[in-house]
Amino acid sequence: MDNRFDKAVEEIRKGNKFLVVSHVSPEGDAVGSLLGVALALRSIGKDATAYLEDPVPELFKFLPGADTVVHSLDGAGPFDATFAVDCGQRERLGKGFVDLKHPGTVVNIDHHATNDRFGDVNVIVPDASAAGELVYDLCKAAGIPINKDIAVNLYVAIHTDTGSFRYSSATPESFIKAGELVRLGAEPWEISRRVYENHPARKYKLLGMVLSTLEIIEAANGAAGTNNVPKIATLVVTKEMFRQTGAEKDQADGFVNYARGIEGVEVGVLFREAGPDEYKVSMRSKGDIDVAAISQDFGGGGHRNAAGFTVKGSLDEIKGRVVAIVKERMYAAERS
Ligand SMILES: [Mn+2]
Repeated sequence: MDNRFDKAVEEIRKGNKFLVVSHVSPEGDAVGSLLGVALALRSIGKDATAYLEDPVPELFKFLPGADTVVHSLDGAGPFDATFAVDCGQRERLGKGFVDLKHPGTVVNIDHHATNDRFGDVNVIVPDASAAGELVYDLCKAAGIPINKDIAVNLYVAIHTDTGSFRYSSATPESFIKAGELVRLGAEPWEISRRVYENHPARKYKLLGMVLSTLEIIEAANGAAGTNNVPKIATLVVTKEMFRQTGAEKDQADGFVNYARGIEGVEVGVLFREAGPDEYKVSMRSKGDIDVAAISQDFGGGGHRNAAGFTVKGSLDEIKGRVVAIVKERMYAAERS
């Protein structure tokens, strides 16, 4: 019997008015998990407000319930409880939530190992591939039937956070749940068409510019006779590139994977200009380098193979620091 959700289920039973929130710069797992919880609560006659500080990315606007997401909490509440999904830190839920006077009991449901347990109730399961898996478990624990609309949201959450089931985070459980969600009405090709075969041309124009910034740095430590020197690949996206192409900032999400995807590259890094002398850094690793640990040193977080942070400084300075730390970790990994 799954009792990890006992307290969360108790909140659902006794409450009537709920808030559901997820992180700023939302991606598939954030939006899918958020809407999964909101639709589940609504399906049993509860009132659920779904809040995201930032807009729902264009690609995810087709998700059932996406048109009900609000972006302001002015005058909202009081709530009996708030469900926060896929978010490791309270601040990442956005200012609207942080300033909210009466969120009620905060139930923090997440799979980031770096989660700081900011909730009154915390269900943190780092082994889950996506928060969407935990929402699936929550529905089961609460006895809420997963209808087609919920299934589509949770399928997208799991599908996107596992990189279409390619990452090591994809467990037998992930496949079993995804299979069950397909049985419940999620249509793989229909969803893939919407999420992966539906990009605006300006995104590809932006990608072209970003790929032209590619740098490959060899992290050689002088060890003789080694042919497979680990490499670091970096990409840069500037405000000027967004301006020239008309692309929105979330359209660079995922570009970092092109850096990691190169033969011999162990760590891919994307530097996105976020403000004057401020960069959002996304890191992806292929092997043993723990980019979540590196990101935490910079005040960020994430998963072992996918993490990020925001940092102040000039591009050259930030790049220098990040590359130096990654090299250090690569040498350490080689020695151990
Ligand atoms: Mn996630």
